[in-house]
Amino acid sequence: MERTLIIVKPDGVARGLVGTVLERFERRGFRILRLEMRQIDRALAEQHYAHLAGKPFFEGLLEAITEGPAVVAVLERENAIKIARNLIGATNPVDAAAGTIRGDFGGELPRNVVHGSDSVESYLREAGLFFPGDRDLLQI
Ligand code: DAT
Ligand code: MG
Repeated sequence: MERTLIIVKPDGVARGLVGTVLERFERRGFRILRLEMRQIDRALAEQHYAHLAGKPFFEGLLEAITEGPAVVAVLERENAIKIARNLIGATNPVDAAAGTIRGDFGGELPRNVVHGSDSVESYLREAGLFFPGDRDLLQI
């Protein structure tokens, strides 16, 4: 069984999309292992997006992910990472297919509603950042 870390970003929360996003994952057979609403602070945002430091959009990205409460979840199912990424859709909502979360709910970069881990290594790193000390989450 594989796991993924999902974030309904502040823009998604502000637009009232928490239930809709979680429903899409549940309908696709994901089990919710952790679920938490929290304000992501700048230090955590910088670590979460460390691989993007130096990009021209980095500051705007930090602003978007810290501008209000977010909902952070750990979800589980077979092939969780790939299936979640497919449900979420392309990074830029302009490119995201209809039927995907980003394709259906749009937004303008960097406000694309939802985050999903892009690999098992990323999941382990992100689970350690958002749920430190929760060693059960690292059993994969
Ligand atoms: P993804 O979230 O699809 O994994 P990513 O990891 O490349 O995409 O980038 C992380 C976030 O950064 C992305 O969800 C939105 C923002 N972002 C990416 N490319 C951007 C760009 N060209 N302009 C503004 N924001 C961007
Ligand atoms: Mg990414």
